[in-house]
Amino acid sequence: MQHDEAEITFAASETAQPAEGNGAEVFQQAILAKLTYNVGTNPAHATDHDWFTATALAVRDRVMDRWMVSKGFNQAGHKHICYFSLEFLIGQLLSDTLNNLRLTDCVREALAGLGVDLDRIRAIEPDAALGNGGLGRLAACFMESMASLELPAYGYGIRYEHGLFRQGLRDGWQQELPEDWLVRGNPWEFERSDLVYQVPFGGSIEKMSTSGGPTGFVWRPAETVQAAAFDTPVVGWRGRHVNTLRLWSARAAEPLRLDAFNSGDHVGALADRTKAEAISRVLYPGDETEAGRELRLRQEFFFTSASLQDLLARHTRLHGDLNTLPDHAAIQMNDTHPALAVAELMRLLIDEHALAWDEAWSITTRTLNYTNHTLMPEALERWPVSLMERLLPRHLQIIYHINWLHLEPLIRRSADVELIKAVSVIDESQGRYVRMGHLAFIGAHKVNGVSALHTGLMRQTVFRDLNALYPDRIVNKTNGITFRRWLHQANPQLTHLLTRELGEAVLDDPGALIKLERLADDSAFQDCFRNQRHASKVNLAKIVAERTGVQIDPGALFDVHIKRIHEYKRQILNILEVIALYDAIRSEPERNWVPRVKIFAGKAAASYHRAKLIIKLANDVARIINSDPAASGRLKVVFLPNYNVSLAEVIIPAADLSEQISTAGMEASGTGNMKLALNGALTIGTLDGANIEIRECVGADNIFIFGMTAEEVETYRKAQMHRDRSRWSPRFERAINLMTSGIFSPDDPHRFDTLAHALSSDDAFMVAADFDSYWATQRRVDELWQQPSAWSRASVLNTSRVGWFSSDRTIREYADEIWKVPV
Ligand code: CRA
Repeated sequence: MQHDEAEITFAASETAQPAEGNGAEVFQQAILAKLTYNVGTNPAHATDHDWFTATALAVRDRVMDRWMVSKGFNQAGHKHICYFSLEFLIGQLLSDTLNNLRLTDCVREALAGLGVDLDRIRAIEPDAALGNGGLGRLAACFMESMASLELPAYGYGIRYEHGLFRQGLRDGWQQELPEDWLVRGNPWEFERSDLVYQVPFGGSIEKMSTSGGPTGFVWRPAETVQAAAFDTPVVGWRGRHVNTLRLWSARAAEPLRLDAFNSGDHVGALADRTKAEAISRVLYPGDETEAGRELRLRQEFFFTSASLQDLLARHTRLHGDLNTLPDHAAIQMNDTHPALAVAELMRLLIDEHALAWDEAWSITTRTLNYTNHTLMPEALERWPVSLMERLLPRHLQIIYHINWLHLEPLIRRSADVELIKAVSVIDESQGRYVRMGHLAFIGAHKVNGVSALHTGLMRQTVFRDLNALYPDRIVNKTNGITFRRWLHQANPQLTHLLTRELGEAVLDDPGALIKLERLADDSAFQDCFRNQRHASKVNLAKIVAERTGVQIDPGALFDVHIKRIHEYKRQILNILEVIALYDAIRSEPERNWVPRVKIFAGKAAASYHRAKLIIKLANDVARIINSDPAASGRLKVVFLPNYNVSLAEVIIPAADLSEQISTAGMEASGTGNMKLALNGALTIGTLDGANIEIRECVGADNIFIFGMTAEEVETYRKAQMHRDRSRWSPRFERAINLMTSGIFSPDDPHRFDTLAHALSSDDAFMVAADFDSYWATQRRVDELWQQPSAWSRASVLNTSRVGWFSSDRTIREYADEIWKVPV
């Protein structure tokens, strides 16, 4: 979408140019002014953090004019997107902003003139870790793409005071340490002190009118929490458009009970405040684990209600008639966390704005859309009816009515009871629960999965019956990643090579990467390709040495497994292969082994004991192997602590092999797989999630696929073969025996017995079944590595053929098929 010319106040070049220009000298003055007038110090006394703040503020100024223009555009009647997400894993913003404004070199020079190193100060910025993993990072990539495509959009979420915990390692065990990204201030955000909404909780409902039906009720809440807005600009590519990420912070309506305080109850006087503020205190640390606690439900309702109130206020101000809401706004619910939007939008329309039920339902179902990100039963949100009744009584009432209208036609035509049970929003099989996926589905215009396989499985499994009732509702939108972040900024070496060979156009059009194909066999180009990769590997080796004390050889194959630690992601399959390889090396040390470094990184949910034990296993195995001379020069194992966005940006350009080895059918999409392939890593993976589409793009010869398909997994499970220990191969058996022999845990030889027990009693994630195929495929990896030219060819082809995974493509598809907005 293009701005009208009249709206553009500074269109002198492609990039945002403030009146005073962007030269290094001008920047130097701007930074010095910020240092003095905003930070309150001078160059002689400034710390690195002071320099970071001054630089961020100076850069932020360069965004402001364009932000104002974009806001005008967004509010000029164009349909806009509201992306509702409990998570936005945006990471550091300085590099992002500099890159998108094309100001990196200029600011580097400006700072150098002041004796300050840009790289040092940008490392100071804390990661905004407002998310757990893929879902949160996807929201961040989407926000960047929407700004880059000049699509008017607001991101709506929570301004958590503490993001995802910092992971420390003590003796190889994960330690969760509080994360405090806001403690030294946040130069990017703007507090909108005049923008506050009241979010009610609890209490009772009263019937006001005598008419029947769901309208005419008044909710008398027991408690009201205030939602205060904080805005962060989201700068699109070349600074052409700037959207807003609006995060809500929770406050008590009454911050202090002065009477209680004066009578000496200093703690009690603050109790309401503490309770209210708890809502935006910490990011819920679950990642596909059951999230069944009241605070989480309060968080979900809090941000959903505030965001909807904000949207309705804006719409009423700009357009008046709420019936036109679907023409001017599309809401995307990122997973079911904002699914209460279905009931809350209905409540606001009928209770607060006095619309009739049918009118309100039509508006709601034409405005809302829902993205599903997982089929794992434990991650499908369900809330106990009793909890909902206590916390959100009016919503429960509305949900019952929605459900009644949804089921009534089925009852009327005497549909099968099992079908009615299956599609009901209320699950009554064991206790009574509200199924949030069903609620989101029924209230949405479109429902999407995040890869072709995942969407297919949605239609066949969790939403099978709903899909039959609403056959056109489910669509697929395969995930994507923003190349600005995951190529241009994370990998300047490769980007430099690409622009040298393909011209600057490659920065604007990921499709242009395909032109690299013609160089895949060119040995001079392969040398350049290898050289830039080597530089990234040297950089990673330095970080590994600093953070773990382990020296790794940049000439070795860097085999990388980076993501949340979860049984379905099967880090244990990888570790058992490491153990088997170590065993093979020890029994045949003289063989020509391919030098490998196994690199692991990822956090486990704090309450997920088995995942934490897997981290300990990786660390114990690493300690023994790294200190064994027999493995020296052949195998090293590293567990890098505190995996986050900025660490990913360092690891990904340096990876040779990308581990995407989930049990087929369980990883909805994955996005790390896309980032790694784009940066030239070859994938070893199962036919799961987006791996399937990556294979289609890069070609079966340039990816290592192994293991059972999703269908085979199903068959295997139905036949109970995963419980059959007699199917174990001798190599697998030996790896398990070594794991439990105590050689990796001499201080506690039985430490890993529970892991072995889980695999032998109910190998739910099919580790044993896929092990041999994985082992054999790893040996094919070794073979290819021994042919550097063939490896580089495949690596170049990966980079050149994954342009389709740009989140710009994904967003265009959402815009076209779901939101119905022009791009
Ligand atoms: N954990 C999926 O498991 C997917 C992302 C983003 C996940 C990933 O395969 O790439 O979402 N699901 O679509 C999820 O969070 C609640 O479900 C993830 O990040």
